[in-house]
Amino acid sequence: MSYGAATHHDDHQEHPTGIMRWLTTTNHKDIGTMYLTFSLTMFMIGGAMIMAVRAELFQPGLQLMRPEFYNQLIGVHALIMIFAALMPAATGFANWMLPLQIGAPDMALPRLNNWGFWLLPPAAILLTLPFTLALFGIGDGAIATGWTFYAPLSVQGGIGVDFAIFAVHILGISSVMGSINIIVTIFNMRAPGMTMMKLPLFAWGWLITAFLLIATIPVLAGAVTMLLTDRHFGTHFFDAAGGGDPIMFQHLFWFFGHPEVYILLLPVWGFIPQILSTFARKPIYGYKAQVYSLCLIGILSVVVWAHHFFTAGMPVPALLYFMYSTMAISLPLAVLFYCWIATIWKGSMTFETPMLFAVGWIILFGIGGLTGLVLADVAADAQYHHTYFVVAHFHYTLFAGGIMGIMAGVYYWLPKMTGHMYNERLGKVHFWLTAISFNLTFIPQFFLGLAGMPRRIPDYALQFAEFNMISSIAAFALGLAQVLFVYNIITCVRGGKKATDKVWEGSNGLEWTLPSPPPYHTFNEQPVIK
Ligand code: HEM
Ligand SMILES: [Cu+2]
Repeated sequence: MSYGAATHHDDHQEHPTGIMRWLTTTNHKDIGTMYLTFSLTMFMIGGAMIMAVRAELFQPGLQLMRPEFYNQLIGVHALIMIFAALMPAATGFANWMLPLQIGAPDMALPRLNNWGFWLLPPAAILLTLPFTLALFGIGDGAIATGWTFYAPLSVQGGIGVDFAIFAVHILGISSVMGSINIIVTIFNMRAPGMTMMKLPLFAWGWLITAFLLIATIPVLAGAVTMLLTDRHFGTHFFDAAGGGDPIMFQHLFWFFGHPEVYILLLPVWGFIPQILSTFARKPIYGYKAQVYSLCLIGILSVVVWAHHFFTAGMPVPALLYFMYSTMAISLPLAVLFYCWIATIWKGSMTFETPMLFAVGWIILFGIGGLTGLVLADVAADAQYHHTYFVVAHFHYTLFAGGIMGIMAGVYYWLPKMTGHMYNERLGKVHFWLTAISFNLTFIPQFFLGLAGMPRRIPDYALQFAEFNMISSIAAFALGLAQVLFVYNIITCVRGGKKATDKVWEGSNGLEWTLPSPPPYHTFNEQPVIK
C-alpha cells in the first residue's frame, strides 16, 4: 500500500497559508507544533498563577488574597500544569516525532488529530473563565477544591466546579482520541522491518501511555459525571446522608489519578534514553529490559491507587496490599534507573543543553522516586500525608521528572524541528538557573512538611516563616528563568545557525536521516529498516 499518495496536488509541499493552515491542518508536524505552543503558553499561565501563591506564602498571615481565591489558584494551577502543559507537550512530541521515528508519512488518523488538538483551547478557556466571570459578579470563581475534586467539598462548591467538570470531559475526549491515533499509528504505520522490538523507546513509552489513558480516562469521566448529577440532579453517590459515600469518590478519582502520573512520565522515560545515548555516544543499554519494565510499570500503575488516601480509613489488609504493591513499582523503576546510568557509563559524554537536562533529570527525578517510597510506607504516611512533604515530592516527579524532561526533549529536537540551532550558552544558563532555583524552591518544602506544615493553606504558623521565604524567592527565580527558555525558543524558530540533518554527532534514529527542518511531507518513499 502506498501512503499519502498525492491525489490533489502534484506538489507535496503545498498547503493553505495563514490562519487556515493552522485551523484546517491534518499534518502531524503542524499539529505537533500547535500542541507544543499551546503547552508552553499554558505552562507560563499556570506558572504565573503559582507565583501569586508563592507571593502570598512569602510571609505568614494573609497579605494578598482571600483564602477562597488562594484555593482556586492552586487547583487551577495544578489542572493547567497537568492537563494543559505536561500532557499536551508529550502529545506534541508524539505528533512530531513518532511518524518520523517509525518511518511513517503521518499519523494514522489525521482528521481525528486535528480535532484532538482543537478541543484543548475551549477546555483551557472553561478552566480559567470562572475567574473572569467572578470579576463581573457572576459565580464565585474557579474550582476551589484542589485538582482532586474531593467530595463533599466539590458537591457543595460554586459554578467553578461545573466548568472544571466540563473542561475535564473535553480534555478526556481529546486524550482518548489522541491515544487511539497513537496506538493505530504504532501498530499499522511502522516502516517495513521495524518490528516491535526495534521500536524506538519513545514509541514504547507512548504506546503504554495510550493504553493507560484509554483505560482510566473513562473512570474519571464517570466520577465527575456522578459528581455533576449529585450537584444538580438529586443523586447521592457521594453524599453519606443519602446513603452515598464520599470515600468512593476518592477511589474513582485515584483509579485514574495514579495511572495519570505514569501517563505524564512514561513518554519522558521513552525519549530520555535516546538523549543519553546520543550524548554518551553509546547504544541504549538494556533495551529489552527497559521495554519490559515500562510494560510492568504500566500494569502495576492501575492496582495501587489507594496509597493516596491511606489516612482515610481502610482495613489493615488493604493498607498492606496497597503499600506493598506500590513499593513493587520501585523494582522495574530501579531497572530503568540502572539502564539509564549504564547507558552513559564510560561513554564519551559531552554536555550540550539536552544532555545537561537529561543527566540532571536522572538525579532530580531520582529524588522524586525515593521520597515517593517514603510516602508509600503506611506508618510514615500517617505523619506526612497532606503536608508540604507531599508537595515537594510530587514537584520532584512532575516538575523535574516531567517538565525538565520535556525541556531536554525541546532542546534535543528543536534544531530538527526548526532547522536552526538554539543559543547553546543561553540554554546552559537556563539549565543551571532552573536546576538551582528548582532545588531551592522545593528542598525547603520537604523540611516544612517534615515539621508538620499542611499543604493547601494560605497562612501558616510563625515557625515556618524562614523556609517559606527561601522557597518563595527561589520560586520567583525559577519562574524568571523560564523567560530565557521562551526567548531561546522564539529566537531559534526565527533564525540562527543552520542545523545539519544529523544535528548531534552521536544521534541515531530515522528522524536524523531527514533534512532539518523535515519537509512538510516526509517519507514519500518508505524507508526500510534492516
Ligand atoms: C514554577 C514551578 C512551580 C511552582 C513554584 C509550584 C508551586 C506549587 C505550590 C506552592 C503548590 C501547593 C500550594 C498549596 O498546597 O497550598 C503547588 C501545587 C500543585 N502543583 Fe505546582 N508548582 C510549580 C509547577 C508545577 C508543575 C510543572 C506541575 C505539574 C506538571 C505542578 C503540579 C502541582 C499539583 C498537582 C499541585 C497540587 C494542587 C492541589 O493541592 O490540588 N506544579 N504547586
Ligand atoms: Cu499514586
